Amino acid sequence: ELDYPARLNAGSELLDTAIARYGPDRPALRAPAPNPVAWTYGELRDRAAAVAAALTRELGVVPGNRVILHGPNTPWLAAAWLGVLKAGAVAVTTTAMLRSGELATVGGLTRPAVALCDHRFVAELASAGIAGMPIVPFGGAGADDLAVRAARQDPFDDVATSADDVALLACTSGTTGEPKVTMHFHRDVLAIADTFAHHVVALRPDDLVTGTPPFAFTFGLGGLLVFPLRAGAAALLLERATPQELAAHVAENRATVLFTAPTAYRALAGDGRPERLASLRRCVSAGEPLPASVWRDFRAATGIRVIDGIGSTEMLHVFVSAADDDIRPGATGRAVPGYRVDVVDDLGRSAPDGVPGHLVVRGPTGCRYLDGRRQREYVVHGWNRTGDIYVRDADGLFWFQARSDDMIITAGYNVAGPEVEQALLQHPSVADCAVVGTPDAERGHVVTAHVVLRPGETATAAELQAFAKGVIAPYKYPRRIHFADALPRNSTGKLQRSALREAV
Ligand code: 3SK
Repeated sequence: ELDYPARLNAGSELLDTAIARYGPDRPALRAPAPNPVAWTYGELRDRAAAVAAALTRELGVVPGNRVILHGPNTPWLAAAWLGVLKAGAVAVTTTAMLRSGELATVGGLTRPAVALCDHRFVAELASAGIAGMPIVPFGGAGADDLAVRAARQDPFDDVATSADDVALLACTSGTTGEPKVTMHFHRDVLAIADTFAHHVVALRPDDLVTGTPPFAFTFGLGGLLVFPLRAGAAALLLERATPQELAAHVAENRATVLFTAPTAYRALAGDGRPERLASLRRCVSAGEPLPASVWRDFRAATGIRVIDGIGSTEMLHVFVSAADDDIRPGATGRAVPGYRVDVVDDLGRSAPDGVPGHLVVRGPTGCRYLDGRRQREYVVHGWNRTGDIYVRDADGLFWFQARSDDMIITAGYNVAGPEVEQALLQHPSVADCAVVGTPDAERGHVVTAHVVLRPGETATAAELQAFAKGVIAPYKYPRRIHFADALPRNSTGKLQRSALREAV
């Protein structure tokens, strides 16, 4: 049971608790060359408080105003995020990958008062033309830089927000590309750390956490900022990193905890240099299901059992997961302590173990869309409908089957696209694949695979079809196969099956 005081400011709490326990000189954030940074908790708290002061005194921000934060993961982005919370304002973090049209959409939906923007991305944000929104650069050397404004501030008393004041808006495009905005309270920020990070990841104060998801994706915000600060640990923030660069950063800094996506674990499992990951004690995967084959390959290469999890922007972070001996490769895990999770039929009745149904969840965090219509569709009797089809086994473990709209009904059979993908991924020539249903006069839909081959490898459609029939029930095999150079993924790396369905 989580019990937070009625007055709670997550920006203050995350820093003050660690400082009270470990002192202000404890390392908090690092960034590698070419812009190396090493800030202690005390330095981070002072910068965040000065950002809050500048927002309030120079930029006219009042509690409840929305502030867009734009840029890759850097210590200054972290200080800006914490400063927005300390000022009682609402952080709207956007990834550096967004282009002006997408930023304009976020601006239209969230109506920000101000933007704090990495100086290298100001031109893109400015060209979004968001009305009435001054843009303050950070991380540069200009006279108007946030650091200059921060340096001239007198001490600031953090705003005494209520635990259920909104702290952040998180945007999700899901896999459809249509943006949705969810609201999260100050207490939610602490709750994700006090549930998943505490009980499953079990972060320790001596950890150095690193990884790739941007703060704009709440997987990254939690894993790379909130969780380490709540544990009194340190984070190495990377602006962007290929799997090879990620491994080099882990090795060079002796990072102990890694947050990244299944595609990176797949690449790292096969790169032939596992010794670079020897300092890691915990690896966490989310964003999309981790195929059992990738879990096994990574374990064989490194000895590490990856912690898979399902979360959502709507729930803020992970609510089903497992660690250590509780892991079954291919299963997502069980309900994270503090959350209740069920599998229900179309009428909302609990499905028996072993029977696929809709995954629903309720817990200390939960969906609050800005748009009330969506809210009524997504939250039914307090249960959040995730849009995923799952099976719960007799041990209480949840096994992903498909997104509700990734179930392919072909000639009367139900086929889960991801199951066919996992089968094809076991073929040595297959680097990546996505399986969708495409309309067919005879069968209603047919199972269609989009396959990316490994560089230098060849495989025919007939060969892959025969292979699939040897791994899964033959009626599930992909009747159509398209070869591609790459698959469409959204800015957080999630496969966009909808784009493939439309393309064919
Ligand atoms: O997509 C997910 O699985 C996820 C995980 C953690 C936090 C947020 C999200 C969207």
